[in-house]
Amino acid sequence: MPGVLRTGRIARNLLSGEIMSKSGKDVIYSQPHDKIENFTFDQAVAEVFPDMIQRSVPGYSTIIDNIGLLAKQYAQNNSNIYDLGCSLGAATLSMQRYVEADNCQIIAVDNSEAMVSRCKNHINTFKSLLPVQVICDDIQNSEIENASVVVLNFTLQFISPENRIGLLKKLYNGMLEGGILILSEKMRHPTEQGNGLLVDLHHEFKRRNGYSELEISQKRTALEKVMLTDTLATHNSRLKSAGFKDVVPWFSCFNFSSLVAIK
Ligand code: GEK
Repeated sequence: MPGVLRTGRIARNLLSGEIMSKSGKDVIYSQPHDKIENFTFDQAVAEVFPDMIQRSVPGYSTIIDNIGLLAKQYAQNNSNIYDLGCSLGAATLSMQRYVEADNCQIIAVDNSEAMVSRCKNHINTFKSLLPVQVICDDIQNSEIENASVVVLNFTLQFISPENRIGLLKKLYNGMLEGGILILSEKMRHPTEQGNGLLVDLHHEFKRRNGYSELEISQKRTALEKVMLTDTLATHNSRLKSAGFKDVVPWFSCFNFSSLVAIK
């Protein structure tokens, strides 16, 4: 490819200076960056996203599989299912695999064009009776209606904290009685010592998955201003103020948790 300098498993785009992977392996922060820009879901990230999320989020595959199973249980006939911040569509594909309710559709939304175009390709290669619309938009602008299942799988953490309650209220208002919101997030423990313990465990998880100290620390800096975590207590009380009658934590590993909020 012109404009690309290749060395070993990685290549550098000579125009953007960006580190690219030749194999879908996440090497974005493997070399020292002069300046660490805020993390964005651009082309380079979309290209290596499956590897990045698998090696960074403990229990990701378990969460994805169970999103499909929860959707199978809670999807109502003649309703909409939303996957908000769908990235490459892993949760959508899992729901397509399991949901049996009649006359449903999945609406998958992401505001990264790079993610959405790849997501459309993934969805198109998978044959299913459950139709999917993939939309490139800010989920804060999405109209939510007639929803029996809404998925926010590691997406709310990228929404400005002051806008989170408004978004949850909108989701609640667009949901059917008995509908569920599946909310997965990286969380912050309220005490410094306890939070440190969880962060250490997570960093060890990343090391064991092949990330170097440099990669861990540069990625952490890149995420610092764009991924703002809340405590479990904040999530619980915010979901309750949005109107949800019950909040059930169903998965937790280190500082990553997933909750089901029931309308
Ligand atoms: C998965 N759910 O694989 N509007 C729309 N999309 C957004 C917005 C927004 N305002 N903000 C961020 N995103 C996926 C993983 S990744 C989580 C979700 C992570 C999108 C962003 O473009 C990205 O694709 C996704 O939310 C977050 O199950 O990388 O930690």
